[in-house]
Amino acid sequence: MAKADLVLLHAPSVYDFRETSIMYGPVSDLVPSSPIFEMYPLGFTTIGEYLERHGLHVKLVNLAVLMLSKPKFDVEKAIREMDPHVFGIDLHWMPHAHGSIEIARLCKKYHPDTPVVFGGLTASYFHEELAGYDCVDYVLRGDSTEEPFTQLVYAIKRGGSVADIPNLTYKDASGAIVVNPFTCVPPTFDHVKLDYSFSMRSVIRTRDMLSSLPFKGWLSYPVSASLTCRGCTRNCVTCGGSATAFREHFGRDRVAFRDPDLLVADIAHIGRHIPGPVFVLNDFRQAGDEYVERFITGLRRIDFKNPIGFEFFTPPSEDFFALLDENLNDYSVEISAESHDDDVREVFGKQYTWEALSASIEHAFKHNCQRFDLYFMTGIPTQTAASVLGTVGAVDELYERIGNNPKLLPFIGPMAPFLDPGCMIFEDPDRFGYTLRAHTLEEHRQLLMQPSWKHILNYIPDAMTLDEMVDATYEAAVGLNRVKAKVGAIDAATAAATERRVLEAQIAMARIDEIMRHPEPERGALLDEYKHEIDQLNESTVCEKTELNWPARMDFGHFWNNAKLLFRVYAELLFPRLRAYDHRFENEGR
Ligand code: B12
Ligand code: SF4
Repeated sequence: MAKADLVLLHAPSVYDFRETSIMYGPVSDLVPSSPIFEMYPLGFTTIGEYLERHGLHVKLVNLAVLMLSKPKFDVEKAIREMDPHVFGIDLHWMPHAHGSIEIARLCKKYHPDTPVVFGGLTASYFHEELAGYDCVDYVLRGDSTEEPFTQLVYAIKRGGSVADIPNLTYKDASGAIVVNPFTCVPPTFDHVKLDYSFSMRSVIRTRDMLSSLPFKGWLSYPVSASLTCRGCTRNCVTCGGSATAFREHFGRDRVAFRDPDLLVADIAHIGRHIPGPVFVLNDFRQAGDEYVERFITGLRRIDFKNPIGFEFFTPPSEDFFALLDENLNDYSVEISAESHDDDVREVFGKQYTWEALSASIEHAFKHNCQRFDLYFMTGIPTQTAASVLGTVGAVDELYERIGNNPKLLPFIGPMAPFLDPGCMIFEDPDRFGYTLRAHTLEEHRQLLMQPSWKHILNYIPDAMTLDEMVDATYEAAVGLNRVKAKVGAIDAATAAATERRVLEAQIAMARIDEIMRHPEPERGALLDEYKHEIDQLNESTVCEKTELNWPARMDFGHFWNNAKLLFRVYAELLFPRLRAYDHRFENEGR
């Protein structure tokens, strides 16, 4: 097989989580990943597709999934055996601060002459500090790196200059950090394809399913996502992807929307190959009424059969749900309300009332919404422990209002492990009464090695101590769990198992605090002894992970379309000219 031009590597949050004794807690209970955050950014798919379309050969290796799935997987050997022209490593989410750097170190250990490129929102925020590490050669900043990355890989392959590559931060020959201008910020999100067949091709070519999996349990729950835009119009104070964060740190002062017809085409494409539900992320109503009309009628045109879920930033009106009902076969909704308390929600940056949200949920079910997921968060400004616990009673009353409809699924989890770099509170903690426990990338890397999520958190909120926050989170989780069991949203066995795990997690947190009072090296030895028990508690604490799952649908069409893709890729391997890239670029001197 031809040498890869680029190998994209996704690292686990902490390297090597298999050896260290850390009680990660409920940090990832509300997303499909485990606490080592094995899911790679959607951008891997758009980068891979774009570079391949421009004549380059890209391979994707999800090291985090491989390490999770195969306890004996030898990372060093796997990296030693790779031989690409360039390594690309994502540092999109702050929790990867530890693992991504360690993986870069391994790349340099075995391939000292192969350049290592970093990218993602966190890499963009800390670009100069990151480029200062010996194991990092280049950082590509911003939310749209497909084109500069293509230019960079061609420049590296051909020994060309990188001085004019936009958004690039790098070390020059003298070791000085050079920051090229931030000029590649496309106004739309139409130049790329969120084409999952890139990952499927990668699986077929390498005959290795695990390497490309988005997260560990994906084969039993094949969920996929579609993005309506890059950037956000809103300004939630804890969000590192807010309008302000994008403007100040990622070069974007206007949201880049995906053309609604292209978005429909993305979703149709997913529907042909993948049986699971599709989440449409980033509230598409941000783009205005005409967009909404074109998108929804487009979905009707393709008669989309998979379950489809929408993230909304504010509660939609009854008319809006009627529109969804008229045009869609099977839709669900998720809203992050953060708190039941209107004052807390307002300080957070979400200006709507609990009454408006409750009415909207009623309307949704009246218009055949299949499922309504409602998310709450602990650790946000002005929120006290009493307020966190108040959420349980408010949800109980909400269930009564909607006739105890079990299709409402509430979840609560902590803002953890980190307050996002670049969010308004991170930039000005004093204004919000927060204390930051880490500022630099290196300080966050050190925090990630702490023994429990309470010690890992990079902040102390304004209205709770960390102990109060931890206790209130677990207690509210038990409360919501009981309410869900009462209305039949989860079965009794699931509820009992969750309650037991929360109790065990509380005991483990107290035991770790006790161990932390011992001096080193005794402390390390005691933590190592406790590792096995901690590992049992590191997943599905505040709820059972499968509660997040929506139904999937498999039919002959999926089988047939995937078989066609398989034949096509084998044909391309035999006859490379069949590859669907744009041959013009071969002669453009890239
Ligand atoms: C969609 C989304 C998700 C989806 C993930 C989908 C996915 N697989 O990418 C879900 C809901 C699962 C999710 C989960 C989480 N998320 Co999130 N998410 C978002 C959201 C709403 C949009 C992201 C987006 O628009 N991406 C599009 C662009 C920006 O990224 P991209 O196309 O994937 O990648 C481009 C660039 O980042 C860059 N790039 C990325 N990787 C690489 C690698 C290389 C080598 C290079 C050169 C470039 C590069 O180039 C790409 C293409 O041009 C943002 C908020 C926002 N408004 O941005 C939060 C956001 C990114 N998430 C955030 C967080 C904290 C999380 C979680 C850690 C939360 C948690 N504790 O569970 C988890 C992590 C999950 C995991 N890895 O396992 C923070 C990140 C802050 C930070 N700096 O750390 C954000 C900013 C805001 C927030 N709080 O939600 N998230
Ligand atoms: S949390 Fe707020 S600012 Fe961040 S992506 Fe969601 S709506 Fe936008």
